[in-house]
Amino acid sequence: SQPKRQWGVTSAISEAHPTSKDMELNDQLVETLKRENNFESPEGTENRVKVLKHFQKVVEEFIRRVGKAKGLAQSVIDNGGGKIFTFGSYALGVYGPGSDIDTLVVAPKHVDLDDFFKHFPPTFRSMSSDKDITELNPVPGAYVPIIKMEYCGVSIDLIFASLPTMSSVPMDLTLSEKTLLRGLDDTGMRSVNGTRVTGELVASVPQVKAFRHATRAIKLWSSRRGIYGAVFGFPGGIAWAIMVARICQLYPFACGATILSKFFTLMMKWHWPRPVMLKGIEEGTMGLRVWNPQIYPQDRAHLMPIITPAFPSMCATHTVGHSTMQIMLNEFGRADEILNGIHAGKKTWSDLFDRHTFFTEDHRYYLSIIAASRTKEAHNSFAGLVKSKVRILVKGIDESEAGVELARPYVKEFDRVHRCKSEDEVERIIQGNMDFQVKDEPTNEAKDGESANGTNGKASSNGESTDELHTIYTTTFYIGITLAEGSKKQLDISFPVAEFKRYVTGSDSYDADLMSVRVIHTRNYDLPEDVFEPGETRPIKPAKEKK
Ligand code: 3AT
Ligand code: MN
Ligand code: MN
Repeated sequence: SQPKRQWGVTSAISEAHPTSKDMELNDQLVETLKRENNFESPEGTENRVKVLKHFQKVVEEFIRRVGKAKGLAQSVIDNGGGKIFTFGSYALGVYGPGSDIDTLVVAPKHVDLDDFFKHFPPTFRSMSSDKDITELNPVPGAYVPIIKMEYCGVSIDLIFASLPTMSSVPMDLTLSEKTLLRGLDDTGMRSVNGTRVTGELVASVPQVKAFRHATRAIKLWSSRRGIYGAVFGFPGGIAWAIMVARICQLYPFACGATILSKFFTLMMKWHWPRPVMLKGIEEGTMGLRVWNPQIYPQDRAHLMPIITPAFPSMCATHTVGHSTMQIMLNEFGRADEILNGIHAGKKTWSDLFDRHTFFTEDHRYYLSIIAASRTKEAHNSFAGLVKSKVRILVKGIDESEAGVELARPYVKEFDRVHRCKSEDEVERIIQGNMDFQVKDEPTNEAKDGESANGTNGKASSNGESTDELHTIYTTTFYIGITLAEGSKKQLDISFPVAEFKRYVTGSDSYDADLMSVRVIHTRNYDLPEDVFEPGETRPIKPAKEKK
């Protein structure tokens, strides 16, 4: 027999191989995932490979062009190289038909981030046919500077890093060596991190196939249950994948279905805040900080630490709070019961993937956070700003003594467009009134009119009507409230709400003339129609209750 090998920081719990019953359950799981359209088709995968080959060529040409533009020596231009890497679901092998390809461009030191934004788009355009490029949207100011695009029907998130120690980037380069980080600035560090983490993650699992099946199932399950996404205080794709990988290490020969069973049982019983990690944490060097609760109070505050495997190790779940953690523990319990049912032949995999009942059953009280703007341009940034602060309100409620047991953020926002004729009506809209909602975006003419006069509302609509029309863009975030038993019904959350608003209105990009943020209380029977999916039954007002 093979020499024993240990995966991760402890020995395995069980080295059992799958039984025929395990394999049968696994086949059923894969069938269910297929029915859910979770796997990309062979043609789709072929197309992605073709797209990536094209990007590799474009990157090499872009790096040559920058060298020429900078008047560098011909030998430097000839040897510059350049290489693309992937990270995210594509790199993990858990992508579906709707997934993007998260792609990193690695360039030698003489090509910098400004060069990327200046030269990459034109190089790409000159080497591609117009009809294949359906979107090309550079966002140089993002936390991770990015070019978002759609090429040959696939969404691409393209990020960039220039390696300060390399005058040439050969095709056999890997990013696993931590010495490659030397001299990288924070932006570069963030950009290479995704690829480094994905690489370590895949290398740390005993069997990639079982890991992929289980990760696909966990991604689908967590999305359906409304517990996926770091912005709102849940684990994101990487954190969920690290948890699955840890279970794979503990059951190195198990198939995906078995990994799933063990996942829920173990995560339910885990001694949080004991961290989930895939290997020992390498100490901080090169002035880089790594996760260390012994040293840093912020790290000690993490409730469900999931630690990234690549140096410098970080906590992928630093946004998890008391409420979101409790919701996850409840979900682990629910899933564990369903898994028992599946093993007993009383439940099926699709029961596991049933959609949450956030709007239909879970709460009587909701908070609606309404971000409203007078122009589309303002709203593009404002909706994102408010989104990034929602978890501050949740945390504030968690920490207040308002008699709230759970404050549960919904993981998807609702974008709406409204048209109205007076400032009174504008006021009603920003407080959540839905009477002025319109289905369609206004025409380009109307939009141009608005941005031209800056304040909106002065543009009349194509001469059809002379009434002034105001277009108001809103994005609404919902927080479901569960009151503590015996607490009085009158919620007082004015303090956390005020604090949340201060965070939003204190931001540099906040413009009080164009933007507003409101937090209003909404009863379950007053929720707007568009939060419900077809077939869902909306709560109705009890007959005897007074409003
Ligand atoms: P999909 O199959 O694409 O839905 P995914 O896991 O690939 O799932 P994303 O493409 O959204 O998910 O994210 C891939 C990685 O990109 C995860 C994270 O390291 C990074 N990332 C995602 N969103 C952001 C963001 N807003 N800011 C910084 N990094 C992000
Ligand atoms: Mn992705
Ligand atoms: Mn992406």
